[in-house]
Amino acid sequence: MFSILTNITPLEGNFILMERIYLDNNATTIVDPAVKSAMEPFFSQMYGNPNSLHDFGSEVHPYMQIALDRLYAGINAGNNDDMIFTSCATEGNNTVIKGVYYEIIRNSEKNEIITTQVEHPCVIHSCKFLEELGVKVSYLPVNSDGIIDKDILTEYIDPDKTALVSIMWANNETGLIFPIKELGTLCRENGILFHTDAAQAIGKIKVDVQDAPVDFLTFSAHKFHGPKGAGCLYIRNGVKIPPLLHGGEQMGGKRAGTVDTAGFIGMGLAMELAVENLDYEVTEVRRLRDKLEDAILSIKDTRVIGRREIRTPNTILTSIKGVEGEALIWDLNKNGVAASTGSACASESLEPNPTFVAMNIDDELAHTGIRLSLSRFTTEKEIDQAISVIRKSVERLRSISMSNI
Ligand code: 7TS
Repeated sequence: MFSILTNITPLEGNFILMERIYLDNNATTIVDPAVKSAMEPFFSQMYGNPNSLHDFGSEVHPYMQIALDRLYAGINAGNNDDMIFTSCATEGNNTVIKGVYYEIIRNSEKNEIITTQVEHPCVIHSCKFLEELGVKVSYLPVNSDGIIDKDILTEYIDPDKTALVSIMWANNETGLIFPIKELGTLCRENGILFHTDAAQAIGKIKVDVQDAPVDFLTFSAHKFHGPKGAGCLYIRNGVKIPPLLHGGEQMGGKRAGTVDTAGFIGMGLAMELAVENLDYEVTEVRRLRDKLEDAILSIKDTRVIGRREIRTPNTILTSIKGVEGEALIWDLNKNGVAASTGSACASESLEPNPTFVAMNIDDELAHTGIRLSLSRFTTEKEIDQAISVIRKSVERLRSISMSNI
């Protein structure tokens, strides 16, 4: 098994001969070379278990502390708040939703959860699981802007019944940014716990938990040029939920299992770099995104979902008349451009994008969504090349569909 794996190198695939353009950064991102270098010593030199009592264990502690400090600073967490290492945003989201069930819903009159129709499947499916245990869950529709506003949430919350509101900070398909400060404040005023999935917000917009009153916040390092398999769950001081993983006393007993030290240290640096590069993200990445978006909109019968001003600077969800999303992804891929139909987690299905359904967009463009997502590593040359490839692909696919009529 080992030899098979080590024998496969990307160089053996013929795809490597073509210059590829990666526009699927909402699925995952390239690891920043500085992050990769910072992680390396923890595989071969300082590989001790941080919970061991000998030097191999203890020599890792200062590096983990630096990473932790960077994570606290990155979201402006308070000193007494908790920051728990997880393997990914999926784990963090499961921990919050199931944790609130065990801590509150099972033991009180509060037995309702409110979330949205456009959350990531890890939130939706965790909620569906709790529905089977008798929890009432409301999946809120989005408004005509594609987001949840305070008015919609006000209609649904009930201070006596609602245990948790879980609403993403930014949507993975559209990039639409939800008004987390207002929504969190509303929950706080009504004594309701508020969770936000910030997987698509970190590194793209400012995330500040002192400014926006959230009780739980989750993210994954690989969405902001950190490693895969590393994530974080922020818990405000004083809020209590049980761990999802029981076992040893790692993370103060809040998440058992030996910590992936390299991943944790890499995530800390990735966070610091993400914050440092925020200005670049909202100016240069946005400029390139807008250039690409303008070019797509200059093609006849195309649409982009959501107003630019309320989207993360890197994301475009477009639908193109006469071109199915899957066919376009396939054609673009063949020509060196990586895009997606939406969430890679749902890419096996040919269902319309959840946002189209939630926004009630049901016209002839509805099934043709493709998502293009940039990063700070995307270059102008790549965008120019992508524009040319997209134009040709759309033309080709439209001519095929016309000739089939
Ligand atoms: N939450 C949001 C908002 C996400 O976009 C994703 C991944 C997750 C949670 C899960 O992250 P993980 O690291 O636990 O897997 N979203 C996508 C996507 O849009 N395309 O591929 C993965």
